[in-house]
Amino acid sequence: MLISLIIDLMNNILHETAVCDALTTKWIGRRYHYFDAIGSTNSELKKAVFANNGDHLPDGTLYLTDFQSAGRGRLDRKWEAPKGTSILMSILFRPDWPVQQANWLTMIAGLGVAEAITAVSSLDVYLKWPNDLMLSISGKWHKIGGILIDGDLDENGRLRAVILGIGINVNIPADKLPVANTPASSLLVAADKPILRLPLLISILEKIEAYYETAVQGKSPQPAWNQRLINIGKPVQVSTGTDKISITGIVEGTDIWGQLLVRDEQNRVHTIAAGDVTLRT
Ligand code: BT5
Repeated sequence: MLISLIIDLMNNILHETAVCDALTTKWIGRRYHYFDAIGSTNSELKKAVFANNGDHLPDGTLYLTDFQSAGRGRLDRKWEAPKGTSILMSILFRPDWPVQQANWLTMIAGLGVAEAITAVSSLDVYLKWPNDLMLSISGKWHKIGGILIDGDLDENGRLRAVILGIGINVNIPADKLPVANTPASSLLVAADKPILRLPLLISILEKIEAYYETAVQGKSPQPAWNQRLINIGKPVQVSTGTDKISITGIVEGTDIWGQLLVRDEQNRVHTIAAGDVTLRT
């Protein structure tokens, strides 16, 4: 009893020694920094990458925290999570890809996280374009995580660095979930039991590393990602990122760069690079 309690406790601790001892990856997370609290892992890793040209930071550098006071979503929206309940992390990649290919990292993260959650909990995780991790609870879609990428381009418009941010609501109790447009939930609520964060983290890193290595060899993660998207074939309303134009139609699929293809009522197909999707019923 006491021993299993200690093992459970250890599995929930994400500091340097615990994670480094458990890592099974070749290079992701081998440079690992744990922060008890931080502003935002994406912002801090970005700052570190830009300091001294960031050359000191290798591919796969991982920042992870138990609390963010300024956690970010896209368009500077907030990402909120009570202390010690989530996986909140950022990973550095230096892919030398054209800028449109940055979305491959969103796909890789979505697939890796979804597969890892199923491996440790049997929950079926789906993806909502462009960056949401979703679970169906009592027949209704809930957001249990999100992905944020920050990129830095070189003089030729290629990606010098990409910071891949991932937030997952692991053990947030129902009464501590943030109130959001897309209802939020957590693995704890969906599985009705706490999920150990350390094995989940290790599995995510393993899967992301494997998908990334395949992508670097030229195999696109887009077909597998497309299959997990809950938007395909559904009527949607999309509000595009910057100009806030609203498009209503049926999602036909995504292109190789992960842009959403929506056929409107006039039968025109719109290719949407960034935006927010509302599923219509
Ligand atoms: C995202 O943005 O979903 C990307 C979230 C990425 C967070 C990670 S945590 C580690 C790393 N460091 C950071 O600072 N960020 C990354 P977006 O699609 O724009 O969704 C943001 C919206 O989700 C907010 O406006 C809220 O409505 C909602 N939201 C905030 N916190 C949430 C949570 N814990 N669970 C579900 N929804 C949430």
